[in-house]
Amino acid sequence: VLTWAKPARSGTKGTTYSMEKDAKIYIAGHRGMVGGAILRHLQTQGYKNLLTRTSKDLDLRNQQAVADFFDKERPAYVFLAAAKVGGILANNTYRGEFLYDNLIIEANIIEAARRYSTTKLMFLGSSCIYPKLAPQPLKESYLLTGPLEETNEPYAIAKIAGIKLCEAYRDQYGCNFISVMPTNLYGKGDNYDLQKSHVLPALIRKFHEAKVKGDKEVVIWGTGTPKREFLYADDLAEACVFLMNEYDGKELVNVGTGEDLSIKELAELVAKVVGFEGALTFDTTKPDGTPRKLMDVSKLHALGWRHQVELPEGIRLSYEDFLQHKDNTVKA
Ligand code: GFB
Repeated sequence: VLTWAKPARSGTKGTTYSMEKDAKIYIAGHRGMVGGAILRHLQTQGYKNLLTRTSKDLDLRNQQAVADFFDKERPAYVFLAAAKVGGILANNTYRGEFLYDNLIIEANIIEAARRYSTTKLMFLGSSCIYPKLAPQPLKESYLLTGPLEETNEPYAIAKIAGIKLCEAYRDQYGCNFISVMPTNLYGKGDNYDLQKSHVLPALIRKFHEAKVKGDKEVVIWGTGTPKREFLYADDLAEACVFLMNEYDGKELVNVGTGEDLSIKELAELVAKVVGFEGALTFDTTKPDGTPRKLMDVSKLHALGWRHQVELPEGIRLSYEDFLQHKDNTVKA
């Protein structure tokens, strides 16, 4: 095992160096919405040495394969955007897979990054891993201060373990591994499968199909009263590259817009963008999930980053992306 080379980063904000443009940067999960957005952003920012692998070429659940990959490639920076993700129903249905796959993927990559001296790694948590009834808006310090939302507890436990592994490797080995906490995300390359997707892409697809078929109503899951915050995936990608260049702390950083709306208000907004004029009905046999998970983004703003894409514009861009790719993004 190689001895750990302390990251040669200098002191306070403004004097830290950024990722070198020719540094080898591995984006784990580049086929996903978040990984794809990070890859695109790095390309537009002129980073030339970008490393990716499809899950067919590298099964991230295979510890030896991941170690061999890191030994051979020695990436200097790693964006750990690979995970098994999904909406409330997927999380509550595939509970075992959400815990096992996410635990194994993150453990393999974080350990290989330590062992082969990755200069810096970014781990991605999620706002849904904060306690179900924590005070709002959610501060980074609220993690592990109360019971979790039942429907996605397996996923949350896995993600919390990843955050703790990064902290523990910083404590024991001096690894410069940082963790960010994105809010609910949407955007290019989203998953539109109606059973497994998150709410925003599901609503885009439901309203589009209802408009085309001339349906008079669309079914919304739950009561419509839970509130959610939504960040456009390309904005998240920009924040991730910004933090990889500017932030070396052990503490979490929330990444969001700091604004939320009810599911009912969201449905009305998506219907307007898509052009559906029928009625909404609420299927209360479906779970609401956590009542609210608004992020306190004052730390992120203090570091110097704010989101650009407001929700109506983001929904319009996502709907465009859906229309361009609906034949292959929409699984039966
Ligand atoms: O986006 P979503 O599936 O996940 O659901 P969460 C958000 C809210 O939208 C819930 C309602 O109250 C749903 O009942 N909803 C209404 C719908 N209609 C629909 C629909 O057609 N599809 C979906 N999916 N929801 C997830 C976590 O929680 O947040 C994940 O389970 C992940 O682990 C993700 O962290 C970001 O926001 O409730």
